[in-house]
Amino acid sequence: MAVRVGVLGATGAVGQRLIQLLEPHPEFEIAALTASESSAGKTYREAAKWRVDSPIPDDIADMTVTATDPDDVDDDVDLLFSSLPSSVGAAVEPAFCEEGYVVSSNSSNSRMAEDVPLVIPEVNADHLDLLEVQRDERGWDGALIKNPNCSTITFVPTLAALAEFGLERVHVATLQAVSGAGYDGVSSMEIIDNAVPYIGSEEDKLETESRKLLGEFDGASLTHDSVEVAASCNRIPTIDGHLENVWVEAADELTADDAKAAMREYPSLDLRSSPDQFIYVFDEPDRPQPRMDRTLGDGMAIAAGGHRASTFGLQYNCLAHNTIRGAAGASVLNGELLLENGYL
Ligand code: 11C
Repeated sequence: MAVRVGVLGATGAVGQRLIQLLEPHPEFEIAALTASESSAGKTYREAAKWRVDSPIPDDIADMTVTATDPDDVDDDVDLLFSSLPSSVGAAVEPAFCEEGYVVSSNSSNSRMAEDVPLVIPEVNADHLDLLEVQRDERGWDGALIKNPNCSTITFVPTLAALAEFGLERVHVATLQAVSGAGYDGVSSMEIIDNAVPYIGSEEDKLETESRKLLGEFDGASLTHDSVEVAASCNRIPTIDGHLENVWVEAADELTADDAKAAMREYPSLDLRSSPDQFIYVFDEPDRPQPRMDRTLGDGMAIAAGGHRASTFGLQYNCLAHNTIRGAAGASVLNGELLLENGYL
């Protein structure tokens, strides 16, 4: 029987992607949609300005949206996917966890909390065991798991593939699509013929989330990885797909061919939304490119290319679909991981 799930923040850009991915999902059944007070009581069709690249499913369009409050969500919903603005998530996600709901969240609040697993299943599925610490310390019947920021998800899998070479220092420069900024970003294609070399607290997120993801959990606490990460983040006029330039300094010799082999061989998982090939490696120096390569593996794969030896170690480029692999798809995959591990 399918697990009954809800979407917190269902009318936003990532909320719409969540609905697009969950509606045909055989293991999950959408049973609750929440949004702000102003949308409560409306049908989803009335409440949401649908922007996703597939029609709004009829059964979803007719559902009634509720406020984002545990009292307004049915008790028989087991799993909530959250794409709330971080200030709202910080206030209400713990309330849902206290009431016994399991929350798989894309919101940036609490990602760095020591007892909250920040998970990319292919990279650090073992961090899920932090939920035992979380339950002991917070006394929740529910649980809170986070996926990282979309630009973190784009480059960390490639670092995980190279970990055996002893990562010491990483520099990453991002070229981020406007959909990462939500509706305002998508409608602001007036940044055409421009690039903006600043995205809120993005650089800090790449630098800190990456070290948490690559860290070691010993059964009681998490040690963040010692790799040094420096990031520079830029908005460019692309609709979907974050492209990143990466320079890696490793303790061991690391050639472009070594890196390509390690990335090609890095395993995918058997979860429902896992791509057959997790990291696609291109030999062509001008790939990956957002428009051509963001939908590899139904938008759930990472793509890499342009590997070369540089003055600062190995250099390469990587790409992921920011609202699928980097956000909604990442939360769904974490939901599948929770299901596989008996948390639902
Ligand atoms: C952007 N990466 O492209 C941001 C959006 O921490 O989940 C996602 C912010 C986050 O603007």
